[in-house]
Amino acid sequence: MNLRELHRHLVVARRLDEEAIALQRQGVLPAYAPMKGQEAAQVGSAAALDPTRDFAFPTYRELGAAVALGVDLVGYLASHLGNWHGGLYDPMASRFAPFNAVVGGPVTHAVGWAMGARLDGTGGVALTYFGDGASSQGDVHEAMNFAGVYRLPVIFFCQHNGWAISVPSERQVAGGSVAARAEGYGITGRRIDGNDVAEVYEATREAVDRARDGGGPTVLEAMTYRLGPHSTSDDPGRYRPLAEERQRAQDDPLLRSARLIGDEEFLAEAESHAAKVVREVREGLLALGEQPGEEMFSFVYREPTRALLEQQRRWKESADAQ
Ligand SMILES: Cc1ncc(C[n+]2csc(CCOP(=O)(O)OP(=O)(O)O)c2C)c(N)n1
Ligand SMILES: [Mg+2]
Repeated sequence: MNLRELHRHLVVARRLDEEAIALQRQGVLPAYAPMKGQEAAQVGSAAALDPTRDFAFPTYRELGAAVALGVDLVGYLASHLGNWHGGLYDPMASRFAPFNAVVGGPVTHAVGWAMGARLDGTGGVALTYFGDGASSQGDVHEAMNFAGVYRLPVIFFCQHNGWAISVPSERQVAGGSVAARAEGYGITGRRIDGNDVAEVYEATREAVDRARDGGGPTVLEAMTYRLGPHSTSDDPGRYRPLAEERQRAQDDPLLRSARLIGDEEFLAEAESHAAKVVREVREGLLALGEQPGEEMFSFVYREPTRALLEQQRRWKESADAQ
């Protein structure tokens, strides 16, 4: 993918992120976790995957990765509607797992998937997203060690965005570097400029190729900054100075790629393309309507347990009584 294609994705991600905040303020989405500032890290890494055989494992903040992988964006944003479906896109077809709000959760899933890919020999590579805060979870260490021992085709993609809600990264990451930990697990680790979409894309491509060729896992630590709040319920003014946000906003990944491209006509076209996508996604989301309550029980187990059937019976009784 060239810089222009990547830039188009960056703009869609930025404008849709802004729209999602507006939708939350308008009461359509109960909550949303913005990713302003992290577009290059997400778009560059997801665009480096092969959507016919690789698989991405997102956290709750990966709209930019969904855009770059071509995930159905109405279905993706439906994840934030707070209904029991956890999103309405098809994870298998999209190669994008259901988003995961358990900090560090997607990391172990990706390693398990990579083990499966190794066993079935399809050549697929897993890429898991996680944050600087998640890097201090025990699960993440276990996952990296396991992947190192078995030399699994997995990329540990850390978005080091400076914060875990209100806790700065120096309070979470002893030693200051997530990439440096890779050495201890016998795997490749690299710190990259997470606001440079081309650098992220190239570094991820390299890691994907290595994993596919049997060269094992890679830790990529993309240095970036969360320009907005942790979520729509957060007020960063309570724990970090506005001056810091303003200063970091000067290194906006969209401004960087726009400057490099320098073609006003193309940049304006990218904006109008994004505006059209945003309009369509908004309309699609508003048209979804209520999902059938009965489905709350449909996707829990392949064969429902007795306890679940009992809950379903009681739910139906109270729903019918209303
Ligand atoms: C296991 C677990 N512990 C705590 C939380 C609460 N929590 C949600 S997001 C978050 C911070 C995560 O920070 P980081 O990994 O840096 O990701 P970021 O939000 O910056 O993208 C915490 C502690 C959770 N969701 N899951
Ligand atoms: Mg963080």
